[in-house]
Amino acid sequence: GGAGRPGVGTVVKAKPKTKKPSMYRVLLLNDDYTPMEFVVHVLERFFNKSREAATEIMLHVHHRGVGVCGIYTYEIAETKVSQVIDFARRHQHPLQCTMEKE
Ligand code: NFA
Repeated sequence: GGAGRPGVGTVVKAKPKTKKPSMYRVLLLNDDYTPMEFVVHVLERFFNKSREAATEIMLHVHHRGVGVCGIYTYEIAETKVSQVIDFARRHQHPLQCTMEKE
C-alpha cells in the first residue's frame, strides 16, 4: 500500500527461515502368524532396538494390536516401512508396518 508515498508501505520483517521437520511414528501391526522371534529380529535390525526393548515392543503389539517402533522424518519413516514390509514378505510373513504423522 501507499504507492509512491514516502514512508507509507508494508513493513517486511526478516523471518528466520528454518522450521522443524514434521515427524512420523512408524507402527507395527499385530497378526496371528508372524513368529514373535521374527518381530524381535525386525525391531533389532531396522529400528536399532536392544533385545530387551525389542521384546517389550513386540509384546505390546501382540497384546494391544499396534505399537510404535520409532519416530522419524518422512523420508526415513517411509524407508523403514518399505524395508520391514519387503523383509517380512521375503520371509513369507504377513507382518505389516505403517506410519502416521506425530
Ligand atoms: N501375534 C503374533 C504371534 O502370536 C506375534 C506378533 C507380534 C506378530 C507382534 C506381529 C506383531 N505369533
